[in-house]
Amino acid sequence: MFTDKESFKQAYLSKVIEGDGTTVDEATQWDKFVALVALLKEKMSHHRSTNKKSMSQGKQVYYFSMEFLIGKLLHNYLVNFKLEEFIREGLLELNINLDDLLEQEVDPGLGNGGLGRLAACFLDSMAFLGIEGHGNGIRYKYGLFEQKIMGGNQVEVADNWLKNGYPWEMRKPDKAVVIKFKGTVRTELNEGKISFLHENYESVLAVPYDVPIMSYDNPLYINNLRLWSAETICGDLDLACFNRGEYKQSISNKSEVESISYILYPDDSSPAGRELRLKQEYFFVAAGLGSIVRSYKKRNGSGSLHNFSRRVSVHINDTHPVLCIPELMRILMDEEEMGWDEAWNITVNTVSFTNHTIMPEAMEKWSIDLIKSLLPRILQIIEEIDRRFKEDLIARFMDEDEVIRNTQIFKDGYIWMAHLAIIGSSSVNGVAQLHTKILKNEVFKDYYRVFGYKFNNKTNGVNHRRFLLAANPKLSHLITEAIGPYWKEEAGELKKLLVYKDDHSFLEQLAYVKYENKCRFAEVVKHKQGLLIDPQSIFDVQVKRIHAYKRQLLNVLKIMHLYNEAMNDPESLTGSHTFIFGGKAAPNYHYAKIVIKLIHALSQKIEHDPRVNQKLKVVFIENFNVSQGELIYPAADISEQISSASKEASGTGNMKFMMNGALTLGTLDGANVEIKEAVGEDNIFIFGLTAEKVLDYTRNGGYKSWDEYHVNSDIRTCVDQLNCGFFDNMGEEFRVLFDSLMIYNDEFFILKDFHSYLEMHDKLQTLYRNKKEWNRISLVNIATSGRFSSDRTIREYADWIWKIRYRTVNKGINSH
Ligand code: 26V
Repeated sequence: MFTDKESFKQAYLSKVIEGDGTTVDEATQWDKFVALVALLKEKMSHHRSTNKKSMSQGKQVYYFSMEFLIGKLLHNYLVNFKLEEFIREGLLELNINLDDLLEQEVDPGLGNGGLGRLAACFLDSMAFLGIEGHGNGIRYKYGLFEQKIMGGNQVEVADNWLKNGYPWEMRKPDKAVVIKFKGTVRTELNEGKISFLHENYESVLAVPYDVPIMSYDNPLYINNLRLWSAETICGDLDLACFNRGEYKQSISNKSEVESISYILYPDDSSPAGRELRLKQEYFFVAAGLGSIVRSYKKRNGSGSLHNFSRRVSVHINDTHPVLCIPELMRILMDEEEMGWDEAWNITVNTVSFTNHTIMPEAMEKWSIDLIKSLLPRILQIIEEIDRRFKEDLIARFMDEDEVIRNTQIFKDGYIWMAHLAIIGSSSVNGVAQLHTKILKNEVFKDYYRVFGYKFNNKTNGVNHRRFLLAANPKLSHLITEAIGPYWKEEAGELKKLLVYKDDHSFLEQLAYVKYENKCRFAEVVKHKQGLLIDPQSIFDVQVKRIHAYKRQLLNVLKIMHLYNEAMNDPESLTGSHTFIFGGKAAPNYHYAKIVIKLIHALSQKIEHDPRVNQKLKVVFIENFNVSQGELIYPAADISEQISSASKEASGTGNMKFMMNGALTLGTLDGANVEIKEAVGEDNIFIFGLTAEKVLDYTRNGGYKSWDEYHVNSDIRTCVDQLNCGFFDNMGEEFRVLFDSLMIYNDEFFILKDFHSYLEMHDKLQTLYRNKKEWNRISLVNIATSGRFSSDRTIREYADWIWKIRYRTVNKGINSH
């Protein structure tokens, strides 16, 4: 195994030859990239095997998630191995530029947004903390669509991320699991014992592909992200069919089976109530649990599973994997022959559940009929869970109809997945203090009465080693020079930066780093999209999925207002502004797509108006994803976190911006509330209705958007501009936005918050001219961002939910 530059060069040269039989001079950039990945994978296996004995045989955590947005791995793994420097030099001596190889890697889009990225941050932190924690998900052949913008419209292009292969993964056919769908259940009575026999089912083979997860400076713990791919049982064709001469049938079976892991549902605008989605959910749940039970038996002797919950935690990321509960019951009862009570005890103590949204449309429910035809045995188990739960409930809450009514699993022909999750798990957590409070007091208030002890909060965090250390090398260097390197392991150390908050020279250096990052970002945008942006202007950024509740429309109306003001008084605009948007709209979410169109129309309008185009600019970054984020967060001056209060469960972009020194302009929503606590109210720019007020309006009415329209002429002008030919050649295009505000009474209180938003924006505009003060606030944001590292979040999950030990990291000395 290589240990220095020279041995690396030797090893690398042989790897290139091994790959394609070519020399370095003949190899393509892709071949060279693949060779480097292969070498690192080898190094990981080496560490894994030499250290296997010292690895604990303790509890294993399995994080079940439909989505993992892991981002590119190569650069991070070089940073984590602390190898970047000598590998870069070694490659250079072979005439290879490391950056060209980094470019080759695809960014797997196996997720929609925050939920999927959170799962990836958690994997990193578990590895860092020495927790044997593994991901379990789906290896979608096509990830989230790639977004192209044509004529201001979003066009979706299939994301064929596997077309050249994915060199990090390892196919493990010997670890495949058979999954059974459809069929019938026959009961049999043997010596007074009922057994359930699943018959006439259709089988699908789940084949795992493993991706190694390694974190910073902890090569002992190489964890595993296991992604499942659906295949027919006998390889390429359904041979039985084929032999009977049913050629067409055999091919269609194959594609029906493979469709299960074909594509990620891109919809976070309306729930995908589709059979295929349910198949996906059961598929990865059953495959994951099947392989966990198998490896449990291998580790603990093939005896019983009585101690299962002491050795295994299964965490479910939102309700998508909630079938873990009836599936584990099925395994324990039907395969391990346990009785209901013991199986239930083990299941509840094994499973824990995180809720990620309060949006009612996002709450998963499945038709009973669909579950009955696809998963007949699972339905029986859910029915029995429901029967027993109701029995207990009626005994406890006899006179309280409401509690009994609101806690049903079965309602109006549907199964409510969140309800099953709460009943069948030992812990239910929200992802920020405010969100958890809303879960307890509003969304699940009746469950909170029944199972108060299960509810808890775990505020989200992000991987500061990816989003600060690796994404912002210049800032990282500056920080390390100031306070030493220990912050990389313990983000709380960043607090030490506070001693520099009045240090003029340090603040100047900080500002210069920001400027360089803005230049770097501007270069990329110029190269990729041919757009010119001025790094001297203030970068005001909103990047996230496009959604009505996230209120990109509020941001656009603000820019329209600035434009209108500049028309009346050219002096009103101080400084120059670049407003940066990025984010995907779900393909069938018309409103969100029109918002993208509006951003482009406004961008054009401003660009073609010489009265303002030197001072205002609006850009839309195509195809926002993890890699784009890594470039944008370090370059931002202002972080827009402007969701309608109560609606954003946590947000995690807000944390990534903060740790890179952007100032937050936001509502008191999600984790913004805790960011405010951390930085202090003078160092964050809060506006708008509180969550309480929003919930009060939603419950009791009393808000009329027309009142805001009539009272405020600035609002009136902007709103009318959506509808009056202000944008050239747009016809009725933006009518749907106008209607959302005026006909449907502005569900997300955009007009209500408009005035206070402008005021805060104006305050920031003024502040930006006071460089010293701006830089001081930026520093305070970086210094107080430590608590938003996912290391902190995972420690809390480990202490309170999984009850598992982790390593403590002392300055330079790691110990358990
Ligand atoms: C899904 C849907 C589908 C139906 C229509 C409305 C709607 C709204 C939101 C969603 C997303 C649900 C799950 C999710 O991605 N939640 C996000 O999880 C992040 C990690 O905890 C958190 O930071 C975000 O605030 C939260 O939106």
